[in-house]
Amino acid sequence: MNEASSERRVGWYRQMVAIRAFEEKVQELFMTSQIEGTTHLCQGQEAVSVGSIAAMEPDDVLTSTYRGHGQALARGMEQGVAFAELMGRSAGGSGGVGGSMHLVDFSMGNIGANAIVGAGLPIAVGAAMAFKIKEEPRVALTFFGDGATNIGTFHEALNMASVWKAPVVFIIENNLYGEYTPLRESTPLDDLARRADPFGMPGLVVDGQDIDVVYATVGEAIDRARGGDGPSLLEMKTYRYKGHSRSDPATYRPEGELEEWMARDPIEILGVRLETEALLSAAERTGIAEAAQVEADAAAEAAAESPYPELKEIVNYVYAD
Ligand SMILES: Cc1ncc(C[n+]2csc(CCOP(=O)(O)OP(=O)(O)O)c2C)c(N)n1
Ligand SMILES: [Mg+2]
Repeated sequence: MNEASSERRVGWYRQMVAIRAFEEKVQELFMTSQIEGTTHLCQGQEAVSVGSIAAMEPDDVLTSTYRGHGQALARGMEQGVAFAELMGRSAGGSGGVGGSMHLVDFSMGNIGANAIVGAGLPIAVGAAMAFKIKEEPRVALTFFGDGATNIGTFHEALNMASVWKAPVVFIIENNLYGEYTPLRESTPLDDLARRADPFGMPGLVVDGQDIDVVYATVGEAIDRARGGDGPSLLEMKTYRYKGHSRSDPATYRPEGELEEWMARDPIEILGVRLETEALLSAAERTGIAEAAQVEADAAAEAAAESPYPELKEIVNYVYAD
């Protein structure tokens, strides 16, 4: 089992708290029209992005979705750059033309956040095949939702990756909903990991709220992929605290469900564990939360200073040189 040092685990705690503060700030900015368009927040799912990405090497790559703020930040994107992108400002990672659904940074191996459900999987398989053909010891991770497992590209990507033993790890963030539809109304399975079986690859159900488990499981799948044994499908059981997007109040959820999941909050699970192991005190945890708030506020304020891109710049992103 892959285990991380105490120092790294404290770092994960900080990262998860920072992502939570970022997302809360995004919501505030959206509700006050400082961010336009749409947003898809990931509060509750932080252990999946931070734990999985912690298991990657610097040369590995990932694809994510429109719910990809957590992945982008976990992979090292500065909050100011992310806020600027969400606000449509020039200082954003994509010059402000991508927005909330497209936080990418090729220099960090974050090669695609896709608003099209299921679109990231074949991109990751393509990247993985390039690594294999070039004999580079690199791995691609692809994050996607439970809903994406009903999309054709999911099945095509898993089939092709398995046949070609592509070094890729498929990570389902099963948060129980695809937009406003509960999983059980769209999918005849509780454990989506079983969808690995027809493609002849390992399929594992993972506690997505426990970052130590996420890190260890993803680490093993990455080792397997890098070692030439092909892909794995990991189903992270997790939950999004907020609605699907924008200001969705998520009234379609059964009473008590949110509270049940919040009782297994990923930040709290690691925080309590680190306290028990005497790696963090309660006072230090409070200090981390306060510092994260200050960081998010300052980063958002700085991002708002950045100008909007000029209209003429739009062609820079449409036509190849
Ligand atoms: C190909 C395609 N079909 C439909 C949509 C509309 N849509 C946007 S998000 C979403 C739900 C996806 O749910 P899931 O994969 O579980 O991800 P989550 O939003 O829960 O993270 C749908 C159907 C889309 N963006 N792309
Ligand atoms: Mg979902």
